Amino acid sequence: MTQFVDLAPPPARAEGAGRRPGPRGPVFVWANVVVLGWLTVAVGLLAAHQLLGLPGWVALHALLLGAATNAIVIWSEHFVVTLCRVPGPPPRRLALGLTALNLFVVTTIVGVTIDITALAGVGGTGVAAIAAVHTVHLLRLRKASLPGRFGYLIGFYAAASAALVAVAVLGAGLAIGAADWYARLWAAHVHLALLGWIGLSVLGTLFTLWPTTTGTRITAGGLKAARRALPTLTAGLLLAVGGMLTANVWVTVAGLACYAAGTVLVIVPLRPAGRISGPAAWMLAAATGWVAIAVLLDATRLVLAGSVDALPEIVGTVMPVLAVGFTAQVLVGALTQLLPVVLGRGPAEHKAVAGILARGWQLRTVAANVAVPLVAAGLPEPLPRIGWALAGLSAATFVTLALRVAVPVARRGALDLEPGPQPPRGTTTGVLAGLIVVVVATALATSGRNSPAPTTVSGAEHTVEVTLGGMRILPGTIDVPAGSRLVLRVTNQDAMVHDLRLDTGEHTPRLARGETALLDVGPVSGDRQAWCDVAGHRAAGMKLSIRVQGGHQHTPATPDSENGTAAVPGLDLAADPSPGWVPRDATLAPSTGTVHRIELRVGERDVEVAPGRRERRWTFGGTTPGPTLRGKVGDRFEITLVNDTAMGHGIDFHAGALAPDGPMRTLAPGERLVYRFTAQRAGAWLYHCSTMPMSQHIANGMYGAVIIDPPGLPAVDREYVLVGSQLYLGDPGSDSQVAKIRAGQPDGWMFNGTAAQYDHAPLVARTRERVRIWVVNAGPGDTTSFHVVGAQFDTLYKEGGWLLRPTDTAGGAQALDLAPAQGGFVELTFPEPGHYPFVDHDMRHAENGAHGSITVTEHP
Ligand SMILES: [Cu+2]
Repeated sequence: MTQFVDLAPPPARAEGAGRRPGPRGPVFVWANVVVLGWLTVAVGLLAAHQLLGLPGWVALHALLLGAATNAIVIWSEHFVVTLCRVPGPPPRRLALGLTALNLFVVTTIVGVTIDITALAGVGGTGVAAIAAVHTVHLLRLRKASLPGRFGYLIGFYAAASAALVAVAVLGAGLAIGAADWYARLWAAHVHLALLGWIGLSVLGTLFTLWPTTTGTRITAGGLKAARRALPTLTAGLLLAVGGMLTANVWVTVAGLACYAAGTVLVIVPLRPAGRISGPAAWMLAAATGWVAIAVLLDATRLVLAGSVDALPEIVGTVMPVLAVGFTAQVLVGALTQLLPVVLGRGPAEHKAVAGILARGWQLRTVAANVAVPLVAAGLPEPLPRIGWALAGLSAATFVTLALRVAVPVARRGALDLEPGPQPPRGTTTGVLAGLIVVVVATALATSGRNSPAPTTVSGAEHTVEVTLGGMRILPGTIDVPAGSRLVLRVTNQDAMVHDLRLDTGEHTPRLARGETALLDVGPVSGDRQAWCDVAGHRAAGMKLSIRVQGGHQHTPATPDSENGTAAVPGLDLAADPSPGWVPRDATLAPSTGTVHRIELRVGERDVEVAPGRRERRWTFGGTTPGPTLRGKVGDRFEITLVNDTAMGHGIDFHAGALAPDGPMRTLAPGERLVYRFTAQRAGAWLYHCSTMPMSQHIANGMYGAVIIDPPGLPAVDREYVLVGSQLYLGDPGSDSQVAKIRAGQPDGWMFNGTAAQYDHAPLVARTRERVRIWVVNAGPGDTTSFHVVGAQFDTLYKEGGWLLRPTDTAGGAQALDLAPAQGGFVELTFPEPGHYPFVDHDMRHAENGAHGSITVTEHP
């Protein structure tokens, strides 16, 4: 059984006297104009978001949530009404629903962009509510409709709408800032939006839209395949998203494979008998191809990575493929096919409209599809920029053509083909080609700009290019004539997030790599300062001076106290610890097993840094030092690092040897990383945060120890581990604290993260017991000379070698000296009961906190 599909619906209700309404009347035409409007906004934002200082995803949301969502809502209902022969809703309801939807979409986008959580929450909830209502409405239609051949369509659209509800909910989670779930939520959000909401809608529609674009018949086989494809696709999507949310790579891959199988079920029955021809057919075919490629890429790269930790990076590639190759192209292709039916009355007008919409389609289609690999393949600049320009121009050209036809119809109800709407053939093509040349030339010319030196500008108004990266701001100095107006165009070229703040408080948003923002300094009458406001970056050198030439010179008051001293009160080491204080257990447990798996979450918390003194610290696993790991030579370590904070952090394990490039990279907030190493050599090793400036990250608590036992290490009665470090009081990363760190002027010294803690909670031992004390010097800057008062060491192991063993009966040792990042252990027995202080024998350190005590009792 085969038949032609006629997408033109039965004539709608009368909509006024002037014009016999086209399908669905003026509301429907306006709704399509809104879709085109969102496409315009998306292209505009794509071109101008950097200039406006907006993040790139705003343009993406204008495309996906604005253009695609409106198109899906209006056209899915149209198809259901037409093909399933159910009564169409009154136009007023469509108008109301679409108005509400667009208000919520705008609220969401504005709320997230200007960072007002409540606004984003209202918008997201609104979108979710409308999607939920839409789902219920569709399911009720399915019940009400006769069991028709096209009933499967309602199933597709209902499943897609349900996905949109989930997309909005997850999006709200992202906006509120679910720090430790960020990467998982983001991956699920993106996949549900692109493969669920948009993918299911499009794939379902394809069964009917494709035959109309190719002028072929829809077959019984095609309809059967359609009914079979939906369960496969939804099951795949549910599995994939479930796998992402539970961080299970194999479930995710299975889900993606299942979704790919569903896509094949859609494509196979639709394969054209002859040549594909016409704009809509080519665009739909190419778009569907990109879905298949994206899903395969997704799954293959996940398998190769073997971990969902790779998802953020993979999504970074797949998302542009699905946005440019699939969503934008399918939208343009579908509108090319559908708009003539909406805008024209009768075959002659249909043909005229179709002719206009088809102008330059070959070049537009080539540009859009060439753009996909350029934007997604991780190529060096300026290629991605050229790709975005091609995609934007391709879409913009279509929108221009479509609006020229649609707006007159929407406003006057008539097709406006009189006033010279037929430009000489080739004009569009020519304009497009010209624009491409201009964009390519501009991209080439502006790439690789890297002005290194102090910059002098002249004249009345200037925009100066400023780049952030490598803990430097370039140029470091800008000389401007007094009274001139200065605008900084700030680009972050670093993998790390940076911003730029003026001494008067204006600042750019936090910029990720490649992002640009404008910072208006205004008229400059006196010297000004600017710096990166990420904790510690200013002190590490990210500063910019704006010097005025001629005229009145003055420097606004700044909170910079670089050479000032600590504004924080000193330590009282004899004070009582805070109520409920628990000392760090210095006991070192023996190692068990040969594979050591541990999750280390990076956090910020208030820590007792000295008796009664609590300060905010950056922590691995909630403590400073972080947990001590222990193993033997040959053991595997698998550490999952999760950054739960709002700033970048990383980790460096001295106990393993590997190329630092990947594992020691800085994790963005919410990111996670699995760090694997095999312990090849024994020693008392340091681990610490690997994000610049490391002096601050270590000084603020981000360090710990890994003990790898030397082969044949004898058992002893007690083992302790002490990690030495300096104490810098004050807000982490504040100017005063950073100034002290850079000057090497700590407020104190400590073992295991709290000054004088073992004076208040002494270690214990008994006479005749052999005690081994491991010591690691975390720094960030001072040496340690570990000594136990009243005792002598008969064993001294430092940095991988024994310097003294009990068999060396003639000699003994008094101190274990360790430079920053060195470690070792000593062994001793206590001659008689008593209280044996242990110290860093640099007495300045001992007297300011690097001090503790061992209470020795008689062995029974
Ligand atoms: Cu850090």
